[in-house]
Amino acid sequence: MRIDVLTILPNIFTGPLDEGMLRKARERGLAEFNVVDIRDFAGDKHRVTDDYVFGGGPGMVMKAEPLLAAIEHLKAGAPGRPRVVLMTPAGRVFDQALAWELAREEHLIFICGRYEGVDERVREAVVTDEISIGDYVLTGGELPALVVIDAVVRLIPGVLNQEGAAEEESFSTGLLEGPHYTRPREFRGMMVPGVLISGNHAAIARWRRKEALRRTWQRRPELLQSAVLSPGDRKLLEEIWSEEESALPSPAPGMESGGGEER
Ligand code: 9WO
Repeated sequence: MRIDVLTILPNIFTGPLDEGMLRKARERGLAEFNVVDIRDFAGDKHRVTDDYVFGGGPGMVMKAEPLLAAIEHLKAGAPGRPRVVLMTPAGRVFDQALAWELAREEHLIFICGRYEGVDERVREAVVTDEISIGDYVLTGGELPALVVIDAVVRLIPGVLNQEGAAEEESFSTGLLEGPHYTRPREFRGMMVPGVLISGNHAAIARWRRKEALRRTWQRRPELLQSAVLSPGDRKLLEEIWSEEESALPSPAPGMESGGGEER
């Protein structure tokens, strides 16, 4: 996958794209990152990329001309039709389903705005996707673009190890993960749950699934609506509900079993 990023602050990307999994993806030839300074496409000698807002008011807006020149240059240098993504709080809220969708693409171009925003005609002319990473305002689209890049690149086949890829298939059932432990077995009087050192792999798998269901129900009960739950999962939830009589969240709407249990 080729990923182009358009920004007036290219240095923001050098650290994050050069470390860890993103670095490995590039070294393995699975992802190619191309961070472009929009100023390089500003025609004037002062390389101006922003201008005053028509109609008046404070702040500046990113000019259309340098951005469109940069995007046309990037499109001309690659086959196919890239998704051109504008990072904005007014966009579609990013989630794992959108990450999978973008992971299937050959070429992504991210536009990172600064100042008060981007001239509307850039959106009209070239933007195919507008993405928000959540309901808060930042100083620019660079950090949101990095969030999306991280989530997408780890889904490209071969980027995660085989084990992680399999886990991604099976554990992307829309649940939160349960607790994890490593050595020592006792830490400041706190013990690792006995089942995890029992060697009973079926019991361990059942415990892990149950704790994932418990945590999801406790912290994000609405996720249980869209999670893929087996009849065995529903039994585990019944157990959890009977164990946690004093717990604050009630079963998410629609999650009650038909059988009129306690509660
Ligand atoms: C800001 C804005 C606010 C309300 C409705 C729409 C909006 N679009 C923008 C916008 O494009 N702003 C530019 C990028 C310029 C100012 C800083 N920018 C920005 C992007 N701040 N916060 C984001 C962002 C992007 C994705 N997800 C969360 C926040």
